[in-house]
Amino acid sequence: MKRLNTQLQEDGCPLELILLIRTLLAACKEISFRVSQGALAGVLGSTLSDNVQGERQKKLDVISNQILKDILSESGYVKAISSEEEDHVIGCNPDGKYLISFDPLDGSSNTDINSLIGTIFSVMHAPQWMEPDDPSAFLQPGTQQVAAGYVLYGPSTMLAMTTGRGTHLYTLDKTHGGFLLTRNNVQVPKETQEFAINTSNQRHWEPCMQEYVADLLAGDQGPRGKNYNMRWVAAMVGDIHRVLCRGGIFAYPWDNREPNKPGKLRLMYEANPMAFLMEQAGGGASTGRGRILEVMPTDIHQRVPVLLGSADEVEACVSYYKD
Ligand code: FDP
Repeated sequence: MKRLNTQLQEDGCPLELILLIRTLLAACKEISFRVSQGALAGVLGSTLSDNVQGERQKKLDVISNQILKDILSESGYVKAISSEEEDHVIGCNPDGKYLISFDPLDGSSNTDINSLIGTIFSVMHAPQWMEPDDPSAFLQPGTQQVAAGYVLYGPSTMLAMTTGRGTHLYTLDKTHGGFLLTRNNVQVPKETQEFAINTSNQRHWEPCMQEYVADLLAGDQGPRGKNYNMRWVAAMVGDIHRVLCRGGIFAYPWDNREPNKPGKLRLMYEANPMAFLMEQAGGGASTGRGRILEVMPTDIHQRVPVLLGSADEVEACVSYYKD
């Protein structure tokens, strides 16, 4: 089986980016170990503080954030870090070539139930003009990502990653600590009969989304002419992994619970990396009103609606926004 290094070299990845990715993955291996220890590590449950998004932080969120921050800021490859768990950008090496954004532990409500969680990351070039603690340098559209992916802490620890030459899946071989290529150039099936959305929010969606999901639920009696099944892991990283592996659509649309929030999921460290992976795997990635990767960010913690998955299904969903 091919090792990660070999695949990255074949994909024409520059040496410094390979070294950055290896550093990032060293941190993820440690997180994977902590996660697998579960209650034994005494790390489950909530801390007493809330993060910048006003959400209660889990101890594992804090621990994962610290592990990533420490190892990446000491590596020398990174000029600045932006994290879901940090209010502000963290300045690192002024000569570092890259900016990295991450959600240290996505799906943190799954930590206490021993269910799927993961680390999501996005890497961009650091502009030379920027001061390391300047957040404006991060405000580049997702099309500027040079690498993106996630590490899924499940029954096995898996890495999904793209550097712009296809999306590849790797599995951590815990006997020697290396990531081995287990699915090369993943292709998301164009069509699907599976969808993932939190239907408890249905009454809050825009009419176009209500209509789209109503048509899916109508099955072969409705305008879509086929029956759909529903799956919801409740951790974006788990839902997107399933969609990458066997197709489907994952949606977290805008809703009017908090009308001034443009969505729930965060652009820089959730939507953009997943959109890059999805497009590189032949899938679609839209906000409903445009390509996710072309959204011009205005804030490092910006939120955005997401429709991700099988190309034909994303297109079908987007067509409801045009009516
Ligand atoms: P979580 O709040 O548990 O961290 O990142 C946000 C996220 O999880 C996604 O992983 C997940 O898809 C979504 O929120 C679930 O949100 P709902 O509880 O609103 O369905």
